[in-house]
Amino acid sequence: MTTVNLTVPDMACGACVDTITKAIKTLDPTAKIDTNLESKAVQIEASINESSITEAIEQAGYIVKA
Ligand SMILES: [Cu+2]
Repeated sequence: MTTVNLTVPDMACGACVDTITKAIKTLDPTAKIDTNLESKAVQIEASINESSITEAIEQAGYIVKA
């Protein structure tokens, strides 16, 4: 398990959170994802590496900042 902390500045509402959560869970259904809409923070605990997570979020249409 790795814990990855990312910032997704365009994450603006619950639908964004859903989209991002689904994108990550497609890669790792057991991933634990914590999001904070105010700080735009996304914390992911998963068995996949950071670049896979970043790629999944970007493919869902969001820009990721480490
Ligand atoms: Cu949204």
